[in-house]
Amino acid sequence: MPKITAAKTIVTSPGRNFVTLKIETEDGVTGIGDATLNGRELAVESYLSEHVIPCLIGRESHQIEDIWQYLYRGAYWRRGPVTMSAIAAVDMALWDIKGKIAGLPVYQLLGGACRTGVMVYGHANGETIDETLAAARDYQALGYKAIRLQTGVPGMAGTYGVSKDKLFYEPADSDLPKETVWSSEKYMRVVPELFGRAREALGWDVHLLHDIHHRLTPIEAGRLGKDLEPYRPFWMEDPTPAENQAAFRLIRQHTTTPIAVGEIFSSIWDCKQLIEEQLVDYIRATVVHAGGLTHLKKIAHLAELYGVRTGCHGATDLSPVAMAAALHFDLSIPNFGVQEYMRHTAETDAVFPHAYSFADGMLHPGDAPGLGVEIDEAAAARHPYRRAYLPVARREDGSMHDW
Ligand code: CS2
Ligand code: MG
Repeated sequence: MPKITAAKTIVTSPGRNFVTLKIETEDGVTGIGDATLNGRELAVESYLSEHVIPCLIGRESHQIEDIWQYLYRGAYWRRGPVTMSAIAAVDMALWDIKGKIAGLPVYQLLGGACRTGVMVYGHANGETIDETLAAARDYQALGYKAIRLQTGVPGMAGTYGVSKDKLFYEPADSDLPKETVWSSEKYMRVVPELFGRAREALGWDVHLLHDIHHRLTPIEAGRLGKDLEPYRPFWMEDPTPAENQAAFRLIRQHTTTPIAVGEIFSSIWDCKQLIEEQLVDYIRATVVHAGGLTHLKKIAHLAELYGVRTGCHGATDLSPVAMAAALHFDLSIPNFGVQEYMRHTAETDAVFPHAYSFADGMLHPGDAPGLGVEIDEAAAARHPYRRAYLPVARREDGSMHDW
């Protein structure tokens, strides 16, 4: 079995920051994993180079589960986004290596394809409802079967989910956190109007999604979900912060609008109650922030028992390496729901050449051995790290809210 002989991190910023782990075996086979944690990139980089890489050298690259257990249990300090993103990067890189040695795409190692492709959703957004609907029509023209709708709230500059670029979403864009203003009352008035107008303009054959971005209380989320029911949204995402999983019971008592949650979760323990009590319909944990393919499979298998489907996070701040890994995963699990797909810039795609491709609203990971994505280190070196923070949100009286 090929031993790990070298590993290193590569930090690059082709339009935004990405941290990548590259592992090499004694046979010269290399594998890569995404370790990007938006706004906290160098914490994961240092966790990997200072604490994880020295423990990897000499280990058998094929022993993916054992290495996962070694890094998780061996740290003593369990869970959390920094630890779990670092473990995820190792895990992805080892699946990549195993696939390359086997001559098979990773989805074949995970059990083979359960579907012909992966339905994805893109972000249609704009400062006004008209702009959002125009963007949604553009997504429809590109073949998307599922579209997320976000719009600016009148009187509140800098609403989350509204971006300058139409195909990319980049909220981490300042050297220190930007301050934005929030009013749940104003927001809750505009979203039902957006969805009503969207059904008139776009029809009923397209799935429409919406992200609340942890902004509401449970009872407010119940109200918004009820107001949206006539427009049959595919889901409302992150209705309320999820540290208190039991809080979702209150939302469930008031609305049949499906709920998606989990883009900031780092382990199965963050969603165990949500899944077992069927308090959510879609689990959005990702391969990069929730411990890699090895751990995400366990979350998906638990979800399968309770009729919960997956809807993995796939914003622009997850690198093409994480996107490729997500697609292999999505193709191979029975309870896949939808995959978020925010495109990367041309600079990012040039740094990470990849085999996955988009057609008719679906992505396919391709059939290259391993994950099917590489890193061009010379191109990466041309884009040095730049500190960039996500914004913060304050209510109109100046008190802190959840961004
Ligand atoms: C968003 C994210 O894609 C989503 O659903 O909630 O874009 C999120 O804001 C960023 O990934 C934060 O890094
Ligand atoms: Mg979200």
